[in-house]
Amino acid sequence: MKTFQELKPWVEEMAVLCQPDHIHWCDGSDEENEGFLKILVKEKKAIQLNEEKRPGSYAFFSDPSDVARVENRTFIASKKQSDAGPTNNWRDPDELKETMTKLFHGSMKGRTMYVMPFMMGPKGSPLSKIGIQLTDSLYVVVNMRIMTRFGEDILKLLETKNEFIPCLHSVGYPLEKGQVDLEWPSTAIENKYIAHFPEERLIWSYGSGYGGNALLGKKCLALRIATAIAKDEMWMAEHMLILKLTNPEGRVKFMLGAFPSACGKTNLSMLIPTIPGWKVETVGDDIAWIWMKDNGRLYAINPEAGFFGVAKGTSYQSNYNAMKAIEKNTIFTNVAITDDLDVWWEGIDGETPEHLMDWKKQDWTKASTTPAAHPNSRFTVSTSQCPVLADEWDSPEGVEISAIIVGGRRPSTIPLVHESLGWKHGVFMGSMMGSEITAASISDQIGKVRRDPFAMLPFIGYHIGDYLNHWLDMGRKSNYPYLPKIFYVNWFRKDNEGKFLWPGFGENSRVLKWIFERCDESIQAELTPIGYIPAKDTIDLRGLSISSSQMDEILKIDVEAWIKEAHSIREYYHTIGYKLPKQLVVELEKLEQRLKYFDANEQQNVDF
Ligand code: GTP
Ligand code: SPV
Ligand code: MN
Repeated sequence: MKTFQELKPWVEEMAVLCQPDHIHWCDGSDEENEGFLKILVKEKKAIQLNEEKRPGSYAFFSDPSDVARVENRTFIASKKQSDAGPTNNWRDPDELKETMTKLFHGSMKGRTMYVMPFMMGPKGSPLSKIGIQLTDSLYVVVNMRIMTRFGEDILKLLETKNEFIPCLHSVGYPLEKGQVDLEWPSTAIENKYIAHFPEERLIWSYGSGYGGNALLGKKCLALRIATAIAKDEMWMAEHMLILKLTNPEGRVKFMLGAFPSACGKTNLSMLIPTIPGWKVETVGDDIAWIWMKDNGRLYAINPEAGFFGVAKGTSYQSNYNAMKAIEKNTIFTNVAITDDLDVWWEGIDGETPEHLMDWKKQDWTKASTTPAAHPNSRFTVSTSQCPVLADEWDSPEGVEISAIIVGGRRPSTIPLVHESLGWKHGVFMGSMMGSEITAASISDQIGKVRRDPFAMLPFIGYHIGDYLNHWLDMGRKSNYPYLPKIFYVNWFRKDNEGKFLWPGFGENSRVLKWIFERCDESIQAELTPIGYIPAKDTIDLRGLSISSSQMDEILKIDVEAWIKEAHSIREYYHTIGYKLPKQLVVELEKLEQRLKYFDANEQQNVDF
């Protein structure tokens, strides 16, 4: 954290280190942005899309080695290794600074250093945080302008707030005199460093221009650094969507949803219910900052001002509202381009075109064997373009939360929905979350199930055991009856042939309805070893053709599989070590006990 007075000296010091040719203080105006986009097109770093089909929109194509977050090059540099814990890459802060200082030395030669004042969170919110990011990438500038509250106004706010988080970023590709630039400058993977200094509240990122590695307000500030601040100040920074659900009588509940990257947050946050009379509106699609008011209730804000959403698979069919949002003024990264300069990706509506330019800027035809769009292709668009943005989305105090939903991609074991027995059991459910690894990070393990507590594995800025304990602490601090109920959903359970059992997307509204009604305790549930599951016929299936045997399969508690699951959770807990809260081990033991008294055939507790 630095003060307003420290801003200019810090920028000057970083400029001496990085040696840019120019320094530009971003004001955030439309004219400035248009000028930047012109430069980007002129330098062949961006393509302007068809003004009639996709007004105000641009496409970028990254280097094939720089397409997603790099978890193995992401570091937590706390003084003590035990403060980073077993799931983070730890570095000694002094050593890491020394290594990175050498890399930053002269790294902006031949380029401009852009100074970006930005704020995470609504104006006037007690939680909002100002950041100043320095970058040598104009791609980063035009994206940050959409993703955050950005520009001159924020600099003014800083004068009174007098506190900012310094963020230094370079793509690590200096230009000597006369050297031709690359269309997407970046460095080799082993030279990338996404570094966090949680004690100092400082972020240094080197060598990547893509997404969460480079748009430092997002995962770096609003999650990794924010989690460290939140632990100290008794609030929470979570990888969660925030949605507003209205029932046919006009009653409203706000819900949070934690799903790992590319597991359906954007989709759920803007879904169109298939059940009549219900309405979903969006507050946020990726990150929630949650605080507890004196009344013991939880309130959440969305710290972001834009969506950086997965393009692949998005269609008017699967996510109508996202498609409406990206009809104009949108930045696309690593999508394919049609011959008439519009965007295309696998899963978009309509016929597959005969010819495309793929994300590697190569000719692509239906005979091609590689995907036209990268699986982690993304769109960047302002929240203001979301047709179902909730009125409350910008509220400084946030929205009161009734339910917390967790979930992930689990081909087996986890039923469509189950409800926790209380806060501690809910924290247990979050702690054991598992999901198949997706293309949102660079990995050779895509598709493998890994434990990803509260979808936060790559985003906790400190020890995972302390993080889980913080969840329990929040519960202790609240007046228990006011805490939101915690639910675990799984849209991704598969049948024997590997097909999804549940249709997902808009049909997930049926599960949201069940959750809404459980919050009111106006609907029955069945007590099972793993928690409450929907009692027979309590999930509204009107208008959906799904057989009752298929429903049984989706909701089935596979006792054998759960015994294995418990075993694997125990093994996982061992890897967390001595900081794992004991209460969670107790929850695991209770689960194992309860499983012994469940009749798998009858799908009910043994009746004595
Ligand atoms: P990040 O932005 O990486 O944090 O991802 P996200 O959690 O917002 O995921 P998103 O909503 O973009 O969904 C990613 C992919 O998951 C989509 O392209 C869909 O293919 C798929 N998906 C989302 N919802 C569902 C669902 O209900 N069922 C199924 N089968 N797939 C879904
Ligand atoms: C994620 O991976 O969870 C994202 C995309 O939301 S990124 O901003 O690249 O982290
Ligand atoms: Mn995300």
